[in-house]
Amino acid sequence: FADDVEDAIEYRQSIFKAIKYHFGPMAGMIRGKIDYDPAAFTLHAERVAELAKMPGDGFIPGSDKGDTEAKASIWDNKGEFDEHLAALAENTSALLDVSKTGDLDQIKPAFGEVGKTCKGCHDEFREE
Ligand code: ASC
Repeated sequence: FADDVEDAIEYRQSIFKAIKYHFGPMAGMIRGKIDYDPAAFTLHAERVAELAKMPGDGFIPGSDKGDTEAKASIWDNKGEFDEHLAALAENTSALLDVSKTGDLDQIKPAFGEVGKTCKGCHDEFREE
């Protein structure tokens, strides 16, 4: 494969990995497996909100080939895929805003929306 395709795949996989790194501790706090720490939660929410803007750059033409779980249908339905990414950016930004209240009753539903957005896109566009 062309180097730029390999680089694009590695780039977006790294971004998703970083998102997961910050998503996990928030999930732990939401589920009560980790003590809720408002400042730590907001830092993770900040990171995810920034990272959520980034993976789209790595889905360049031709990067459906290679060591990747990305379904080829992404490139046949690019508009729809981009809408999922836009929803992720919006929902993570909303989570960041609400995280600053320190009110778990408000944070939980906002976090739930982010999780649903992750899952919705995975169900459609990621190989099992
Ligand atoms: C995770 C993870 C995902 C999302 C998703 C949320 O921790 O690896 O892909 O959460 O399961 O619904």
